Amino acid sequence: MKKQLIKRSWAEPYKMKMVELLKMTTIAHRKKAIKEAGYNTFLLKSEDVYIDLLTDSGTNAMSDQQWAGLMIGDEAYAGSKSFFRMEKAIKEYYGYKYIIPTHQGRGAENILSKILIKKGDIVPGNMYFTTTRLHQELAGGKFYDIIVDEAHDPNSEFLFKGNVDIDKLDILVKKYGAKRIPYVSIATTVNMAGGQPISMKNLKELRVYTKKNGIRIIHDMTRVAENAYFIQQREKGYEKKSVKDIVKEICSLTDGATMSAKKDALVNIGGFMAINDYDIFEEARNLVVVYEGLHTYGGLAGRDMEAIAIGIAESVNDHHQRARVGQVEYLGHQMESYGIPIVKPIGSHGIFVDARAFLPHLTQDEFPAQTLAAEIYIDSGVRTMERGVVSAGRKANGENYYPKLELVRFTMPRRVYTQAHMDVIAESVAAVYERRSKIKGLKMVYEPKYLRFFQARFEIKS
Ligand code: PLI
Repeated sequence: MKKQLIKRSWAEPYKMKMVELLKMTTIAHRKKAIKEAGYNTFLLKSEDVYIDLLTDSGTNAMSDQQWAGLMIGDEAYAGSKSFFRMEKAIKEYYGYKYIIPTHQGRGAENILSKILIKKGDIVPGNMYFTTTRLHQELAGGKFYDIIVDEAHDPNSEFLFKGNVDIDKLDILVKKYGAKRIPYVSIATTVNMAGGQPISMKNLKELRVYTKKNGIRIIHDMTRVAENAYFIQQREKGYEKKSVKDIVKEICSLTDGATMSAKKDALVNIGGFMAINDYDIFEEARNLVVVYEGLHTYGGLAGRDMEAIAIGIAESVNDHHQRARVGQVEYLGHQMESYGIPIVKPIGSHGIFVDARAFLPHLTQDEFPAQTLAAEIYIDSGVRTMERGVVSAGRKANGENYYPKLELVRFTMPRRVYTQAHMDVIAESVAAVYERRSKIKGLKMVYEPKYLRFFQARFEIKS
């Protein structure tokens, strides 16, 4: 008998116990809804959305274990048992010494930036993230992008687009001196580059360089387990290592971290700052009571901390990551089959459509990514997000940042949608692609001062 090569698919390592019903809407309803929302998907009401890919932040489905954990959350104001359980999980899975809980990632960024950054300091990083850079700037620092050039090219198939270009860092160190660089800011994975990983090799080289120059590495570990999965799949020497072990190794190469537990850690709210230096910890423990709450809850309910402790353990499971990243890849391949231009390689937390290539007749001042997100919503009720010139905002001198990447992000909540949803999404994008030449751009009619992408309003350009 002829031997057949049978493809073996991944599938979700869980089953459904409860479902949330969705409202189905018409094109006419959605045209009205997006107009009322100022053509900003952040301003839509979620009940008007069918498949919500705005973000993977706080939109995860918790496991039965996490829901059970909510019931045993200790709501004591001080010294909550749930805090100590969360602290234990962070030490066990990430290895950092001291922990400060915060209500979410930006709470940790605020405290850390206030402690480490002085006016006039330079903060190099592997691409900016909106809230991270804003807190660095509010503390008086200036962010410099030191990511490899490939990260700015949506067509480059480089496997580790999150890598740091150490030559770019060296230029900054030589120009400003290491004393003006409080830390290098390293994200795993790099959100704005399309969910792209940093390699262990690069991180090790960065550790050697920063040690030599007496500079800290602060780790934005929001999606560290996803980064670890890519290292396991792509980096020589890591094929047989578990995601759990790789996560711990990544953290061991850094001095401290900020974490939005709303992503990797599979919860709906929460975050923390972690640090190995006792003096910095002491200052953070003092500052957290000003901005977040006592150092054993940091703006979180006891039940939230309980769910984080359980979610951290679930996040480093190899099967979970395979299904998580596998689902994103499935959607990416579906889109590619329709010829949709997407950022490659496919990243961990979503598909990033190249809006410049999709709508080449629009200039960046006509907000191609913002426009495309609105059009996709009108077509199918799928909500996505702009990650381009609107998200990039303005420089301190008031000029717009003009990022090379003008993207629409289809961000995948963890353990929420099915493969049939993926097909519906890809078909909707294909339908919009077919009529792309008829799509008109937008003009901004309201611009808030901070993080404008959240609340800006637009009208169709006549
Ligand atoms: O939304 P927060 O405050 O819990 O976390 C801020 C934050 C920090 N770093 C990174 C890499 C993020 O992705 C991040 C938040 N991201 C959001 C909300 C997103 O939609 O991607």
